Amino acid sequence: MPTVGIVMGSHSDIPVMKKAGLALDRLGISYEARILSAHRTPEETAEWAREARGRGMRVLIAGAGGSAALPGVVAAHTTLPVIGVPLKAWATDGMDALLAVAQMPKGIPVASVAIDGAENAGLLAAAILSVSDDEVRESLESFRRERAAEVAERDADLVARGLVGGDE
Ligand code: RP5
Repeated sequence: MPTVGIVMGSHSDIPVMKKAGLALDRLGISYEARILSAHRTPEETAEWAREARGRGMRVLIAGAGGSAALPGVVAAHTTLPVIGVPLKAWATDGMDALLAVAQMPKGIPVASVAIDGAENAGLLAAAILSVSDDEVRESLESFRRERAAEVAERDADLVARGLVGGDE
């Protein structure tokens, strides 16, 4: 049974939204991914959101571009936490989606990550799950340690080679 639900408004969102799946894969968290649109398939979207908790999901991630109604619509049909991913679509470099996600009216909250910030959506979903799941907490801690080790390695390389004259 999937623990996280990832939904996006269009197949054109897959290249960015797959980063949420990659982050969850890396942490050993199961998920299902769907294409459901707030305006093109409103009934299916509502049904999926309504059934998510009963199907075992604990956090939902919803990505959409344009006026980005999807995260708010999903949140309207569930009391699970919803993380919105504003996506760059055809105009405004994603600012339209960012405002639609972040400026939800009171009563139905949606957490927002950065524009195209699908990887962070996966990590935030993991952090939410880690509150009650020690295995996820340990996976997240190990992921953070790996990131810190990478920075330390690059720092050591920079110190050794100097700022000018290295490969990068
Ligand atoms: C939104 O409109 C989707 O989430 C997508 O980001 C954007 C463009 O969709 P397509 O026209 O590529 O299907 O509904």
